[in-house]
Amino acid sequence: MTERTFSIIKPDATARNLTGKINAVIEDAGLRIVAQRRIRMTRTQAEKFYEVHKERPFYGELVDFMTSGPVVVQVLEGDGAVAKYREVMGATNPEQAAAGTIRKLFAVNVGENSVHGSDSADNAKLEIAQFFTDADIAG
Ligand code: D4T
Repeated sequence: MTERTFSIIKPDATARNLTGKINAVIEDAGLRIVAQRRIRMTRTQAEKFYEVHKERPFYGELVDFMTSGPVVVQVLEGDGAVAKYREVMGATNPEQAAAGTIRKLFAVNVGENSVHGSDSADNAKLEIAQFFTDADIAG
């Protein structure tokens, strides 16, 4: 089933000019980048985006990191896009990520792990709506 997921190329990756290389992995996996924008996340945006992790010990660090430099927010489309992108990203901790995944190839550590991807179709809708309107998405 064709669906959409939300992706972020995180500050550790934009700082190392990895946007193109990460997009190549995404496209080679059969996912289409139907919207994309490079932004500097405000603290308010990052706090809202990661609200589900508010009680976790790394929340403060995570918000600091996500606002420390530019990110690229994206909408990806394809067959089973949510699960497929989770596969392409690899495990949260790059040490546990499978060969060929974005995190294995590029992540620095569990915090500076280069990409975010939605964990469900419902969350994908909410996350996309935080950064894009329907008119931004080319299809
Ligand atoms: P996201 O949400 O960014 O796609 O990551 P995951 O779904 O793979 O991982 P997660 O929800 O467990 O963690 C969210 C986010 O927090 C960072 N993090 C995580 C961190 O800075 N320190 C940690 O110890 C953990 C577990 C990385 C991703």
